[in-house]
Amino acid sequence: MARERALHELYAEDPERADALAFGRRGALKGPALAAMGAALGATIPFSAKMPAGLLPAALAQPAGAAPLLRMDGKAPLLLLGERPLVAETPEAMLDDDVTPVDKFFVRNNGQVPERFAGDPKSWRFRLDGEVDTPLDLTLGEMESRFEVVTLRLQMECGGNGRSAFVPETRGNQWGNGAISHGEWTGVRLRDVIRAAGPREGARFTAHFGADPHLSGDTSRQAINRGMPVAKAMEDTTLIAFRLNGQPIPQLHGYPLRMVTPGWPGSLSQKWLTRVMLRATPHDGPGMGGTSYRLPVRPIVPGSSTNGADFQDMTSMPVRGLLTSIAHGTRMPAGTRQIPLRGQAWAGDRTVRAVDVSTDFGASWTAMQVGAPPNRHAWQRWQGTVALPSDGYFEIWTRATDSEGRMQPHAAANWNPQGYGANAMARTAILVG
Ligand SMILES: Nc1nc2c(c(=O)[nH]1)N[C@H]1C(S)=C(S)[C@@H](COP(=O)(O)O)O[C@H]1N2
Ligand SMILES: [Mo]
Repeated sequence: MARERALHELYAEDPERADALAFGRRGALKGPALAAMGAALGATIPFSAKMPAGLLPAALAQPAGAAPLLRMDGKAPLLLLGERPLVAETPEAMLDDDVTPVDKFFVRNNGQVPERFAGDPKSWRFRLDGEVDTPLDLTLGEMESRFEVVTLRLQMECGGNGRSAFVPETRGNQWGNGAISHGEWTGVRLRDVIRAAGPREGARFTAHFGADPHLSGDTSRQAINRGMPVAKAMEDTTLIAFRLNGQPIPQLHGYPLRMVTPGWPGSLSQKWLTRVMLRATPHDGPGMGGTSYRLPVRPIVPGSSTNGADFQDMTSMPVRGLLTSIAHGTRMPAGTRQIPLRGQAWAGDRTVRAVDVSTDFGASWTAMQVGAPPNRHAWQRWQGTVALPSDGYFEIWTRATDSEGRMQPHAAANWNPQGYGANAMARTAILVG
């Protein structure tokens, strides 16, 4: 269909079709089909009566260990999503540490990984210009001695995290829920650098530039170069960072200098940072405008084509909680009835108010304990215990609710052509016995 249509229009005309488009096919699995599914899983499904019709068990929908693994010095065996550009996802059960070790950091490149800067890292040059009274040309060393150095735990999440849950499938890397990291970052506040340059009245937006070559090798093109409202740049958790977990930043993650813009799409955390420009109007580099990092203001029919004319730029990422202490596809000894659970939760610019867990396909929920974040934009640790009635196939569904009461939906919502902002609740399949 050529015209972009609002989902509510389709619901008015043909609610069943709208529902199928929004949530996938349903109504298929009953009786014999359910028994066949149990056979495919190799187990009974104790809560099958509570299973929504048409639901594909997570064990079949996302087979554990299906993706090829990244084999690289200094990196854990992450799930390899692409080699050119290099993209790799962290399995949820590898996100159990409070601070993500660098080898477990997910990798997202849009262009080539540049040659490692061979000089003294302190001589790396950074420029701040545009709508300022005094453009600054600083070395990393000068920046470090001139401005206050801070260390913070900050979540960084790709705008497309969770994308593979969209129906129909969208363009882009088919991330599960693991395009997220939580590092301990050391650097200076972008705000302090901007203030030192004397921002002009008209300075409303930023533009970020990095040293990575375009995938094609064409030196006149940028791999990615995005920007955001100055208000986000002025937040005291938006950093220009030069250390990660107490060490120089690994080459893959932006050595020797990168932005960290926590809570907003990871694409705003420019790696191999060379320049920030202030502008009076929204930046127009690659990764800006159209349907890039933009969401429909009014929900559109999943699968419809659109040029993104009435889309708006993504700001805060949505709420998400992960179970990290038990891997998807774990087999437990027969007779296991109590399972201690632990995980992480975050909510972009907001905080997490609650995490609830269900083992009966959402019929009932158990509240978990949620810790406070050590600083703004940090992860929140959650933990608790669930009880199981018998052996068999179970799914642990994890859903978080943010400080404004927004809860993770059952299915990826607000479909958009490039698949951003999917935060469907997490499902971990386990087999007891
Ligand atoms: N220079 C540069 N910065 C970049 C990118 C890139 O391709 N080039 N990718 C962005 C995207 S889309 C994300 S999600 C994060 C990923 O950071 P990581 O690879 O360190 O996990 O970096 C961002 N910064
Ligand atoms: Mo990203």
